[in-house]
Amino acid sequence: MQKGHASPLFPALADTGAAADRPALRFGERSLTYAELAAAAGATAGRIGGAGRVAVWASPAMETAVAVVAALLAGVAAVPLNPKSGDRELAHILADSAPSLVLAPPDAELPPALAALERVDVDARARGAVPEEHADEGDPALVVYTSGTTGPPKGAVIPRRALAATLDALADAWRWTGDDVLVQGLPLFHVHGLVLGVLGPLRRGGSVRHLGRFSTEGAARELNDGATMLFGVPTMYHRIAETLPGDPELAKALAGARLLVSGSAALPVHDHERIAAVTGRRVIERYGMTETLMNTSVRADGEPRAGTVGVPLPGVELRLVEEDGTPIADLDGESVGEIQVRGPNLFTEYLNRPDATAAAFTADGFFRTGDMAVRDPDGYVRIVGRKATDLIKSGGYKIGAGEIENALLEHPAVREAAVTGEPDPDLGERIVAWIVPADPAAPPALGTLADHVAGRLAPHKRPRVVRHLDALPRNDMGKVMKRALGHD
Ligand code: MCA
Ligand code: AMP
Repeated sequence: MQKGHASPLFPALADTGAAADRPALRFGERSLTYAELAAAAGATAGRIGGAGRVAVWASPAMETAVAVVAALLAGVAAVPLNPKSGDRELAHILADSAPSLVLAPPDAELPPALAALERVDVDARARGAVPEEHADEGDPALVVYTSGTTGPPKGAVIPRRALAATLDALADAWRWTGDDVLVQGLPLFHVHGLVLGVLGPLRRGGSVRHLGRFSTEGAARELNDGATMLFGVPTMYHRIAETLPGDPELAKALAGARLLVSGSAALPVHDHERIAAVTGRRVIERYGMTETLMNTSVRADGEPRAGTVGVPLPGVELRLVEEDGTPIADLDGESVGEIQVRGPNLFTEYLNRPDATAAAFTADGFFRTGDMAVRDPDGYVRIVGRKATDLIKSGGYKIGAGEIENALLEHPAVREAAVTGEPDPDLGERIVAWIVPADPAAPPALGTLADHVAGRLAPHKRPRVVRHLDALPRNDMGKVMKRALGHD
C-alpha cells in the first residue's frame, strides 16, 4: 500500500536562501546550519531507507542528532541506546528491538554486543538530498526504553504523530519560536534531551546548543551569549541554586533568559525560591513521561506557581481518578487521585509486550500514569507522589527497584537484596541497596556493588548507599516489607 504524505516533521529542512543558513545544531565547537543538517541527514537517510528499525549510539554528540533526524526522514524507527548501558541492559534492548543496523559516530568504539550488527558511520559533513517523507502519522518514530517496577526496561513505541503533537503544544504553551536558542546538557537517549531538547528546536526552525555534559558554567556562558531558553532536570537546577550566590555571571545569565524550564522530576520549592531570590526569575515546570511525552506545563504567560506542573497542554485530556477508576470531580486542591491522560501525544504500545500495553490503558483509551496529584481550583496540577514505591527517580532518571535487585542477586557476595529510594538533596532520590551478605564476615562494599550494577545495567542505576542486614523484613507471605526498611 502506498504510504501517506504526512506533513514533514521539520519544515525548516526544506528552507532555501538565507533561511537555510541559520544555525540548527551546535555541539561544542561543531555546528550545522539547516542546509548542512538537511544535507547530512539526507545522506544518512539515503543509506538506511527500507531498514526496519535502527539503533542509534546516542552519545551527546552531533552525530546522534543527525542520525535521529535521518531516521525520521527515512521513515525508519530509531532506538536510542545509552552509550553507557551495561552488557545485560544492552543485550536486552537489542534482543527486544531487533534493529537491522546501528548508526554511530565514526570515532565511537562500540561494545561486543553490537558487533553482529551492520554499522553505519554518521558523517555530519556528508552531503545528500533530503528524501521525501513517505510516512503515516501513526508510524513508529522512536522506541525509547523505560524502566518499570520489575523486570527489564520496556520499549515505548512513540509515533510520529506524538512528536508533532507534543512539540506543537509546547510551542503554544511556551511561545516557542524559531527565534529561540536552547541550551541544554541532557542525555540524548531519553525523551527530555532528545525529543524536547533536539527535535523541539528543529521543529520550530530554531537552534540548540548542547553542552556535551551539563555544567553551570556552560549554561551561564551560552545564556550570556544569545541563548534564550534552558531545559534541565531538577538536579541541574539544584546545582544552579547552590552556585548562584557566589556567581554573578550565572545570576546575570538566568536573569536574562526568556524561559527556564525544569522537568523529569519535581523541583523542590526551596530550589525554586533560591533561584527566584537571586535572579528575579521563576523556573517553570512541565510534566511528562516517556509514554505520553508532555502532558502539562506552566504556560509562559501563566502564573509560575512553585510546586505545580501547570495546566494540561492543548489537545491533552487529563483526569484524576480514585482507586476504583471513578473520576474526581472536585478541583479543590485536596482530593488526591491518579493522573490519567488521553491525546495525540501518547505512545502506541510497549514493544513485544501486549500484556503491559493492555494493562496501561483504560477501556476508554486513557493512559494510567501511576502519578498521584491534586488540582487547584484553576486547574493547576500538583503532583504529590506516585503509586508504585518500587520506582525511583534519581537525577531525573526513572529506575526500577526490581531491575537492580535482580542484578545485585547475581553477585556472589549477595544472598538477599532489596532496593529503595531515599531523599537526596542533589539527586531527588538516591538508590539504597539493602543487602544480606552471603558471608556475614565479608559483606560486599558499596564500590563493588556499584561497579557490578553499573557494568550490567547503567552507571546511573548504581546504588549510592549500601546497608547490610542479617535478614530482610518480610511479611507472612514472604514479601519484603520495603516500608519497614525505610524506617530503619
Ligand atoms: C560513577 N561513574 C561510573 C561509576 N561511578 N561509571 C561506571 N561505574 C561506576 N561505578 C560515572 C558516571 O557514569 C558519570 O559519568 C560520572 O561518573 C558521574 O556520575 P553521576 O554521579 O551518576 O553523575 P552526575 O554528574 O551526578 O549526574 C547528574 C546528572 C544526571 C547530570 C543530573 O543524573 C543526568 O544527566 N540526568 C538526566 C536524566 C534525564 O535526562 N532524564 C530524562 C528521563 P559521565 O558524567 O561521563 O556520564 S525522564 C523523561 O524523559 C520524561 C519524558 C520527562 O518528563 O522529562
Ligand atoms: P520517565 O518514565 O523517565 O519518562 O519519567 C516520567 C515520570 O517523571 C513521570 O511519571 C513523573 O513521575 C516524573 N515527572 C516528570 N516531570 C515531572 C515534574 N515536573 N514534576 C514531578 N514529576 C515529574
